[in-house]
Amino acid sequence: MKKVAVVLGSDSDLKVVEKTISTLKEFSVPYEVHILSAHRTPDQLTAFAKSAESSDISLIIAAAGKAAHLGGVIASHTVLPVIAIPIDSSLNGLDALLSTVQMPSGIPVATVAVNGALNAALLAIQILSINEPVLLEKLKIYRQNNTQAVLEKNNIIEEIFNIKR
Ligand code: RP5
Repeated sequence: MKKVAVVLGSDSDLKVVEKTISTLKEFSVPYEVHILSAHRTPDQLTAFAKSAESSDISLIIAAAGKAAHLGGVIASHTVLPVIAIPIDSSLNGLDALLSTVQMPSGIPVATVAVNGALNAALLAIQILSINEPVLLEKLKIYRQNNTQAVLEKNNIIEEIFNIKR
């Protein structure tokens, strides 16, 4: 299986992106992690994005806050899918969300919710599962477990609040 590249605009994004990394690990998806910035390391980011396709990378997850151009800049240099996580570094993440999601036609970036680290990993795994039946099965089990967990919570809350039925 090819690797997922996780790119952070700053080490300060790591506390959110840890969930992305741990989820990829949970599904045994190979990954690599980089700190590269659209503004602070533009040359290195461009070199990374241009070489990603030939570097055994299947898709890229880009996490950045504030004027978050990381996902868009990467997407402009590669046709690999780019999933972006707007990070709440200021303004409740609204600045990063709009900077990330409002891409011009022709250069898509799949943007998850502000700090949506788990969903970024799951979306990446869902894309990979098109060619990886093992991941497809793991995703189905993950969903079933999710459903079960909610139903168990529902049982508890119903017992607490609906004593009379
Ligand atoms: C963005 O600016 C980073 O992705 C981070 O979310 C934010 C703040 O970066 P630091 O000043 O903490 O390095 O580029």
